[in-house]
Parts: sequence; structure tokens; C-alpha cells
Amino acid sequence: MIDPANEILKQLQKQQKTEAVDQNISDLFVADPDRFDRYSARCGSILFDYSKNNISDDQLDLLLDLADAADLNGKRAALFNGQHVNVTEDRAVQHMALRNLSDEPILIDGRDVRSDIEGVRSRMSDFAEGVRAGTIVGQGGPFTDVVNIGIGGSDLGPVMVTAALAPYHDGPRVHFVSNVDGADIRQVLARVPAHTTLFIIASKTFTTQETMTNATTARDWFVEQCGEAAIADHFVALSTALDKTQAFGIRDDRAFGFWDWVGGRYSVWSAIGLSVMLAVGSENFTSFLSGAGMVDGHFQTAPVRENIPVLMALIGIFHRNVCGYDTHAVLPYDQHLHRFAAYLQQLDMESNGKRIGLDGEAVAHDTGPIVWGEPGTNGQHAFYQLIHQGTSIIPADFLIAARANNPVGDHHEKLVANALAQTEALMLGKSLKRVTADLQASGMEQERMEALAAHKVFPGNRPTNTFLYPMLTPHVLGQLIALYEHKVFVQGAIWNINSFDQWGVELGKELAGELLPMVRGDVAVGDRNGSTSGLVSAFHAMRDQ
Ligand code: G6Q
Repeated sequence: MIDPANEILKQLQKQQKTEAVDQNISDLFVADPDRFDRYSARCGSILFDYSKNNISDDQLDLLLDLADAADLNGKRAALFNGQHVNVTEDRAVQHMALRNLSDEPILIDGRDVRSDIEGVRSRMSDFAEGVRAGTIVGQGGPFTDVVNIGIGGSDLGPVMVTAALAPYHDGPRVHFVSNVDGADIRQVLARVPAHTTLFIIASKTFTTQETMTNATTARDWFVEQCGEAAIADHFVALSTALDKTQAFGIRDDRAFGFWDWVGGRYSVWSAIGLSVMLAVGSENFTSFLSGAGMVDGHFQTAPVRENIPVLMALIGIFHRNVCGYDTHAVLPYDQHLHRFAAYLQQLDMESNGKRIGLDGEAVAHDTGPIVWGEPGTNGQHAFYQLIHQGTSIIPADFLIAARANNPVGDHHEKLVANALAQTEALMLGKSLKRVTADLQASGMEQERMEALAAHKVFPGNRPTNTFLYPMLTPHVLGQLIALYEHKVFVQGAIWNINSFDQWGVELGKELAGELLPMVRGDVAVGDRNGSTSGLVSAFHAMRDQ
């Protein structure tokens, strides 16, 4: 953290241990009947309620000062102006350009890239609509199935978005293969007919071990059934490395490019979103882009007290750096968002899981929290016990749609009532006095009551945010993702780290490359560490039994 920001953080930490030590969320509501209005913000149709956090006006003011002191405005301008904010890879970060649907020029490294972006998008749309209409066909006629082969950013975005937009699917069935574990590709290939299946090889670099292994397996399986010549009609590539896609046998008009200024985990807006477009159509895909584009505008222009990504980020920083909370839960009460937490894990943890600051020194404060979550109400019957009564405090985001995409009876009202009940219970808790009164009213004998009462107490005062949106449409989904993207950016800016590289994934890849010949048994393990050598030998013994 740069110096003036560090001073403000220290002030917040000190205040937390002194003036704010007995503060609690319920009292903040008692003191301010307008708290809900003053602690909620809107972006388009999305309402963000952050009133159920243990944050007072003074604390919020200091958090806003913290953002100023960290030069958030300057860093945001640098991001949107296309400066090379990804300093360790010397790249601009411009996924926002992909959802900028205005007519204005988009300058990156001195070039207007608008026509490049629109060119690829229009080729994607022609292709997707041709497949969907059955005018672009495979050996066996119109495509019935699409298999997207990719991993990390080339998988999680398309997987999450296609799941979220399931009610909008009217194209071919879409399947995803990511893991190098052969079980993944095997089970997908067992369900698709080769003659009417389109394979998408999604890889920015076109060198990723898992993706290239799965792609080769898919190609061999396909060639066995349909012959080499049919590859041209059944394989598509999404990549920045168009020379490599040719070498794989993919024809140029079936390769959809993107650029090094689109980071993997920010790439669902690019050609990497082709599987989404095939499933829901190009019109819905455009609406998804425009939702995100709207948030880009909001993030750049809304005043800080109304700026949702800024508020999300500052609340997160308060929890992480002032309260010392380690994790952050994302709990969508929207079944179609069942992969949302997994998606955000990559977005947040790969972006802000860093310990070296932009000055090259180890940071003196915590950075990104552990992000996790599952849809409600399922989580309520599993891990919510710990959120309510455990020793760790877990700030959580709740996401609720006002209307279901496919309403059934009163399911949706029950879903919403559960979400509201949880955030209320987390805030209010249940005191010993109330527990005792309830037990007394139930006629329980004194001795049993005394033994049980403490177990039934809920401490409360546990923070939550709630997002309420009309319905999970492509536009709303685009908004939600972009809100979290910019939250991550703001936190990285304040922590003074590079949110756009991911060196932490490299060492494992390097060692896997070294270990592969040893695992195969082609090369002796030699004097590696005792555990790895022991495991390799035990693996050989078990495998060869
Ligand atoms: C994301 C990361 C990473 C990447 C995968 C796949 O930001 O860079 O998750 O997306 O490693 O890389 P390829 O698309 O190059 O196969």
C-alpha cells in the first residue's frame, strides 16, 4: 500500500479497536432509520444493499479517503486509457473494449482496435447463427452438440455463463472438457455423436498441456469415426496464436482470434465466449456484453458513494485489513448461478492472491481473501452452521432475483424468504435471553434448558451484502460479472499489487514437466525430495501390481 493509504488504514485499524469495539450492525440501524437508503446503491436494474455491514459513517468516510489516497482515480484512468497496467507482462488490460458497443475509437498502444474487435465478433456471429440455423453443418448434417475444450480462463467463464443462461438456450447442446484427467473427455465423448459434433479448442496460447492433450484425444476419436478430411468442418479454434491453430489442422476461417490485452480470466467477452453464443444466440450475447459495458460506464462515472464496485471493494478491504477476516463467501439464491463462486474464485484469487507489491517489495498487509460459496438454499443445510455459530466470521454476498426465469408454484417466494431470513439471522443473531424465553415457553425442564441454551445462541453481528436484480437475464449477468471484475481491480489498486498477472501458476507447470518422464518410468527419480521420490516409487509399485 502506498504511504498515505497506509496511514489511513492504520487509523481504521486503531478506530476498530477503540471507538468501534462495541459497535454492532443492529444498533447502526436503530441510530439511523434511513440506513437502508443511505447504504444501498443502484446500477441499472441491480440494487446493491450493503447496509448489513458493521460499518459506520466515519468508517465509510475513511474507506473512501483510503481509495483517494491510493490514487484509485488515477489507476482507473490508466486502466481505461490502455496504459500497460499489467507491468510484469508489459501489457494493457482492455477486456472492457470487448463490451464497448459505442462508436468511439478504442485506442490500444496507439491503434484503434474497434474494427479488429467488431470483425471477429461479426465472424463469430455469422458462424454461430449459421450453426444454430443448420446452414453450417457437419458430416452428419446440422450440429447437435458442441464440445468446448479449454481450461482456466478458457473454460470457467463459458461454463459459468452457459449454466447461468440455461433458460435462454435454443442452440445445440454444449459440453465442456477441461481436466487432463481422461475421465473428463471420456464421459463427454461417450455422450456426443461424432458426425454432428462441433469441437471448439479454446486456448489463448494454444500450448496449454491439458487443453492440447484433450484436443488431441478428441481429434483422434473423431478421425477414427469420420476421417481426417472432416476435421476442417468439425474443429474450431479460439486463440491468440493463429499460427498454431493452423498446425493443428484448423482452417483459417474457423479460427477466431483475440489479443494479448485480454487476460484469460477476463476473456469470456472475447472469442472465448463462442460456446455461449452458440447456445443462446448472438443477440443474447450482445445483451450480455452490453450489461457489462453499462457497468464499465457506471464504474468510471458514478460518484464513489454510489459506485458499486468501489463500495464492494472498500467493504472487502475493511473486512480483510481492518477486521482480519480471511474468507469471503458468495451465496447465490439462484440455481443457475451454481458455478458463479467457482468463476469468482479464479477472478479474485488469481488476480489478487499476490504478496509482492508494484514496488517489488513484499506487501505489509493481507491481500485477496479466500473466495468460496455454493447456491442457497443448499448451503443452509451444510456449511451455514459455521457461518452462523463458528469461530470465524465470514462476510458473504447474497444474490437474489426478484423473478424466476421459470416460475414453479411458490418455489421462488420460498427461495427469497430463505435468503432474507439468512441475512437477517446473521445480523440479528439470537440472544441468550431470547433463547431462554423460547425454551421456557416450550415447557423444557430447568436443568436441560441450562445445558442447552448456550448452544442455541447466535452471536449475530455478521456482515452480508445483498444483490437484488429483476431476473437473471444475459444483461444482468453481464452486469454482475463486471461489478465483481471492477471490485477486484479496485482492491488490487489499493493493495498496490498487479491484479493481472498469474506467476503463481507457473512453478507447478514447470515441475509437472520435469516429473512426467519420471512418472512414466522413462527416467529415474534421482535425488528429489524424499516425499516426491517415495511417492513416485510407491506409484510405480501400485500401478504395476
Ligand atoms: C487466466 C489464466 C489461466 C489461463 C489458462 C488457460 O487468467 O491465464 O487460467 O486462462 O491457463 O490458458 P490458455 O487459454 O492459454 O490455454
